[in-house]
Amino acid sequence: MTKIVTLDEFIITSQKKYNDATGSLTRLLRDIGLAAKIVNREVNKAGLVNILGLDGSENITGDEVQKLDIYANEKMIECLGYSGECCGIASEELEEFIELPPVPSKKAEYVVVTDPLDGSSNIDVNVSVGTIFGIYKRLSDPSGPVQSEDFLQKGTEMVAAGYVLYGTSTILVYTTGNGVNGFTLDPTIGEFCLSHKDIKMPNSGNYYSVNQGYYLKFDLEMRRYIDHCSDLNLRLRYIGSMVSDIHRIMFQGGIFLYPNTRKYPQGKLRLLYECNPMAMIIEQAGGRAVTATLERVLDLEVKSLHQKATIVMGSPDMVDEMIRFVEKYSATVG
Ligand code: AHM
Ligand code: MG
Repeated sequence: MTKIVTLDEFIITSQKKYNDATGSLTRLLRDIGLAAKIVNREVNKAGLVNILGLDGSENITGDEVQKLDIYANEKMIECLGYSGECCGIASEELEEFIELPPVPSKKAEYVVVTDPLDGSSNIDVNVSVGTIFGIYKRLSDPSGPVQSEDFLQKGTEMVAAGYVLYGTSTILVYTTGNGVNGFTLDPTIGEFCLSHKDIKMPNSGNYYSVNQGYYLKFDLEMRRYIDHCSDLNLRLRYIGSMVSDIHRIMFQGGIFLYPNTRKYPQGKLRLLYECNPMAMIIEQAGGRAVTATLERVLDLEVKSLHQKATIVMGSPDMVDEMIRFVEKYSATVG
């Protein structure tokens, strides 16, 4: 019989490999695992209780807020406060970052950035949604309040990133910069169990994932690349939930694109909460993540909490090919 390795066990064992590890990141990741279980419970009964639908407000980026967005945000904040390892949270659902109250005898070293419920327009129709998170070491003096500089760090400075996909099963995928591992929630024991060890994405694949409805609003070079995907008979899959779309290409190979459109000249997805954590995971799995103007996502300067970015990420050979299209066709414009 194969031994079950739970998420808690795995992160504790992984921590022991590093002599200087203090266990604080381990405890923080466990807090996130707990939040994921609570959100999962609520997502799963979403049709049964009065938690579906719009909250009636808009978030800072003007998106309509779903009740479950707020619930997931609250649970994330609550759980991250348990171990006392996290001193501040910036969330897609919060206008400003918040400071967490200190836990006695604890020196909180980390800040967390999160999209607590990504793809929330899918909730009411029973389609997969996700949670995305990134973890940074705080830069400011630990004896003072958390500062914006603690959050406005480049993606390369992240110490860990992950996502949870609430799909046909619930899976938590994370990296601390030494590969990517996936844990499926076993509802019978209420534990995330190691199910996908050392995930490596295929160098290429048959899927492309883009909102083709915006085709005419994309720049010429992006349109030419999308035409090319179609010429190759690649399969178009677009769930409208980034976590789900990326999860597919992590395992089956492919490319995910959210370029600039006329409505979203800087792109729609948020650099801090969505692009950077997913870019770290993709790179750790052997993929590539760049902007539509071909900069490495993780190298982008983060100037504001809700900054947006264009993004193209996925199998390395496919991203390289997209880069060649952009170089070729952008040279012909103007
Ligand atoms: P959200 O965080 O408000 O749910 O928005 C992010 C989502 C992504 O998951 C998805 O890739 C994208 O928005 C879909 O946007 P569009 O409907 O414009 O294609
Ligand atoms: Mg979201």
